[in-house]
Amino acid sequence: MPRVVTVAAAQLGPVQGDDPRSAVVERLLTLLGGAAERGAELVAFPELALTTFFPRWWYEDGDPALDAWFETEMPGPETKPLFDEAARRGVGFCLGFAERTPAGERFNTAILVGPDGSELGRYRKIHLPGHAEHEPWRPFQHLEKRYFTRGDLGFPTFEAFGGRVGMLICNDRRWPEAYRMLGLQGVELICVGYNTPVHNPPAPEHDRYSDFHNQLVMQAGAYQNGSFVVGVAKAGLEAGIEHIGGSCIIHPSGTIVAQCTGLGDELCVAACDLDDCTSYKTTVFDFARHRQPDQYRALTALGEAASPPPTAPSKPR
Ligand code: CDT
Repeated sequence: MPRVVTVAAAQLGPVQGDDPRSAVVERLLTLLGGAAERGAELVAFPELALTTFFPRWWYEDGDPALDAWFETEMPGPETKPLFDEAARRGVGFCLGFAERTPAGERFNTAILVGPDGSELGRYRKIHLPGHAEHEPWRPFQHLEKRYFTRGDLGFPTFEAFGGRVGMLICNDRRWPEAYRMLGLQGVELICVGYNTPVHNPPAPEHDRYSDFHNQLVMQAGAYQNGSFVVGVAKAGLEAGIEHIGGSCIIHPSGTIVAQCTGLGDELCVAACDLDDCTSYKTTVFDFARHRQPDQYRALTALGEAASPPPTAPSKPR
């Protein structure tokens, strides 16, 4: 019996710093409605979907302008229309947002919402990229290490939409361990929202590969764990900085089955038969039979990884 869940990747074009939450939520509602009309049961939105990617800007500790980017309740007054409309249509969604807890902790979070509009669970980003101090040499900052605490919920999965669903957030998707933590729980569908500038100031030589690396890591994560992956961008020119698009839905074979083509608000939709995961999970990636965890101890040992070799001569001799 196939277990088909129709999924939409709801890519957002840029959100500028002065765009009000209400205007962004209107755009999310338009995407949600379009996805529902195309039969979607689950709509995946990007990382930090409600605001511009504010970690590009430096704020002093205690600056109220920083707190203004964070949600203290979910849903709150501005996001409740999204929850209400999703429930009215019977469509679930995954949404990235900046979370500030009652205790004042700040997380880069994604929430999974069921077709009745209720929260099924959340994930708080574990791989926080960038830096914690102001680095004025950069054309723009990447201050996730300053503004967010590392996620404290592990890598949870949820029984939902007829299968087992997990979430990752942006930089997580570059780390095989993140997918594997979900794969070990039998995940069948992983939603990954991202904001990825084309330009990486510490390594500009990577810029030309930014779209390629995006697909590479998500396709590998899907195949190596026998899971669908839904990658969703906030794309385009935000505050003068180019961000990649390339939102797509990836089959457990590692192949892309639907993809956005532009850098604006756009949907791609695919009917995902979760039973397609089985032939990967029971053969080449049957973890119980083929993994060799006693040989992987260094993966979880605390301590430094080997440092890179000193600069090599430009031509091997
Ligand atoms: N948001 C986020 O995590 N962005 C990073 C930026 C690049 S760091 C190489 C990402 O991994 O896409």
